[in-house]
Amino acid sequence: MLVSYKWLQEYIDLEGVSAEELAEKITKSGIEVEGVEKLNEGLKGVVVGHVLECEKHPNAEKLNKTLVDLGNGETVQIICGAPNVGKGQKVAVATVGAVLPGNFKIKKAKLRGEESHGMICSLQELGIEGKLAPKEYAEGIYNFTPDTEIGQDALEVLNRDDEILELGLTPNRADAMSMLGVAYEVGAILGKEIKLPNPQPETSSEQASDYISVNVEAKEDNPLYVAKVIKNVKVGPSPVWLQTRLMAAGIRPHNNVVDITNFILLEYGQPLHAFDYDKLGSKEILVRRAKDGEVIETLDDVKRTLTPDHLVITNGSEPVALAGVMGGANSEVGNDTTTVLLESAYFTGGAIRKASKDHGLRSEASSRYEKGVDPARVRPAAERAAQLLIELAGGEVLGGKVEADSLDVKPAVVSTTLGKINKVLGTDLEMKQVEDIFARLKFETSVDNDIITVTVPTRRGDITIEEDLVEEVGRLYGYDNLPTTLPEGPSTPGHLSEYQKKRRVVRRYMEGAGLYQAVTYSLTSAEKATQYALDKREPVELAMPMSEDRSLLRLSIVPQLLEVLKYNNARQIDSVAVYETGAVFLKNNSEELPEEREHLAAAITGLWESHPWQGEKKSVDFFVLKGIVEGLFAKLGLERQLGFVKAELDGLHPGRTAEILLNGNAIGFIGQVHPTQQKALDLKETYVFELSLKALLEAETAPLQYTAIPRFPSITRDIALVVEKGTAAGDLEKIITEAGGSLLKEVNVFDLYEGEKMEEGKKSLAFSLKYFDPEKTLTDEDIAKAHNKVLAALEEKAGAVLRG
Ligand code: TYR
Repeated sequence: MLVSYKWLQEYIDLEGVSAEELAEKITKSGIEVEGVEKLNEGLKGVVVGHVLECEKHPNAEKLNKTLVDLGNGETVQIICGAPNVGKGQKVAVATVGAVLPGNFKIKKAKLRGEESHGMICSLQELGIEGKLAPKEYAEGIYNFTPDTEIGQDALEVLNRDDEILELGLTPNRADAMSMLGVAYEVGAILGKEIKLPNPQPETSSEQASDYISVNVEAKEDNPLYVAKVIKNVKVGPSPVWLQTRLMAAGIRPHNNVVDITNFILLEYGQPLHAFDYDKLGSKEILVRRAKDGEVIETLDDVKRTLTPDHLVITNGSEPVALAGVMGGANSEVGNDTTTVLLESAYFTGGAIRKASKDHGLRSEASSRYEKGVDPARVRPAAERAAQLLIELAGGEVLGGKVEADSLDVKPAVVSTTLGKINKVLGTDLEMKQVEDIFARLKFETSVDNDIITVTVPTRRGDITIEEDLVEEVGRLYGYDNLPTTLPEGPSTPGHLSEYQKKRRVVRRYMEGAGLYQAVTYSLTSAEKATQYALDKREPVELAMPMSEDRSLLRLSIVPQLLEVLKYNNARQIDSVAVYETGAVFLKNNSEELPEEREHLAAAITGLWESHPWQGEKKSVDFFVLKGIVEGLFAKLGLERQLGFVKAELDGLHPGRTAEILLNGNAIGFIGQVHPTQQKALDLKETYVFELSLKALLEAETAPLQYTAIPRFPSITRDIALVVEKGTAAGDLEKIITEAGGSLLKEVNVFDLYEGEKMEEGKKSLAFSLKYFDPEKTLTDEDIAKAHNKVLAALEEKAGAVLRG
């Protein structure tokens, strides 16, 4: 809906509220103002002039040489190319120094040897779209009516000193599809009274009922039809103010009769139709459903074939209008029309919607009927039109009423309580304030203790339930004035639980480590559902899967991440690092919903570039991923609770796989994807890990212990051990730590040798052991005692002997 700020002022005093401010206020109370357009933005220097002389340019066929009185005592020569310019016309003149749209500056010029002091303008040159200009002025220059005073600002005469607010209406706010509706709304927002038209046209002694009778067969679709007859109408152009009102609202002016019906449509939101009474060829209006195959030629000269879904206005036999959508060509008002039959009717949305949809015809009328017009405005709108037909077309309105009325619409009566309003809005309003808001809306209220009962006028058909009342109070009290409190509950925004905070830390860490976050499907195929599962259970099946590929809930994230790598690889992106935090689903034996457990998984393939400035790019390996896991545990303060043990797991490389331990319990795995699996997915060497994020984030961090900086030196002993090839360094390390006692502070593996000089099936592992006593300097003896224990334990428990 395009709302003229100037026009609105005819119904409400907007003193002190600029168009911009008004737009802001309307938006804040619930109807979005999508834009405010200043119609004369950047334009100046256009006046109404009088063409005193007009003759052909001596040197140019197509040009005219005119003499124009500018009304300020100045008469100037202007060369004009428009073919329709002529002596005696009142026209818009852009004088020297004027600025037109597009920052087009008018200068003194010489055209083919003749001086020109300005430009005579078309409406388009003044920024009015050609399709909105009256047909005869769509191109050539525009003529003001002969009574227009010269010297005036032409932009003002054309109502271009106006601003247009474009309302973006939601379908429920059909009430704001009219100037009166907007006036009510603005009145409520500003807390101001509004002036409504009160048409009381004089009527002649002749009775309309002698000219026409109205019958409605389709009462359900058309419960109210009001007809008026206006005689002695002189059809002609509308006055400029009316034409400009229509143009500013996006409607093209035609003639005074049609323009008046459109003006009322904009003002009241009530569509009207004017028939040429004499062309009806009968004294009867009959509203009925169309017959199957019946044809009507509408005003746009298109022949339309109808069905009983469509409602038509007929003259008793032939359709003369497609009800509520478009009039018929056979009864169109033209220049020779003298008697007008005016229709103001209430059609229900359904039939109109169907007709406009079937015929691809959305008119200003149909869009209002579809959303619902106010039945209470049907009669006043007809009166107002009749009055304007007297004033602007010299018409004579016949007396008496011709109506078909089976309407049964009562205002809705809705109640709510102050308690409910305050609870929903989070306010502390008093009943007086609530009553005041409804008074501003012009809704009647009655109050009984905490209960307020509101009688909703029919113009606000959108208000039917208690919550609608609460909304009205909220939006007019001002959403900005509502206290800002956060809802309280388990998921209170702004307050993250400890778990959520840690999950964030994990995500940031993974991203910091160089992995991209992936979000993959929880639904998967039977094959992938169980792959890489930490918890080997039967997967949960969907009762009604959309496809086989998505028929089960996953038990592990890794297969999905491998799909991501594969997808990228197929697109020539062969170095990819991704992670995901997400749920896996574990079946419960009972009928209950499956348990959702949050996991963290990562997959890396291709080159791993730790620091680009280090130059070489290395392929990812086990230790890259292990380092990421270690860093993660450290980030969470769990590094001392982390462990790895060698493992063999399905789908992973048997020699390059470990379980991830937290306090000695396996909570995940890490390893290289099994070569056959890699091949099947067309991947290069790929490493993955997955662990229970839940277990990780719920783990208690072991309290930190601080020790003083040592005052005594430590002593390091390196040993090389010969062991069976299958012996894990981690196992030996454990034996060493246990046997070493309190003096042994640190153990590190530093060498592995499996070569020629070794016996078959043996390997050598070298460890460095650091001994230290915080109380004193250790003697050789002290160390020997501890160290021998270590060697004995190694031999006894792992058959390890010192390499000679
Ligand atoms: N007067 C408008 C037209 O002729 C809209 C309209 C059409 C209104 C049919 C009512 C009606 O029954 O297009």
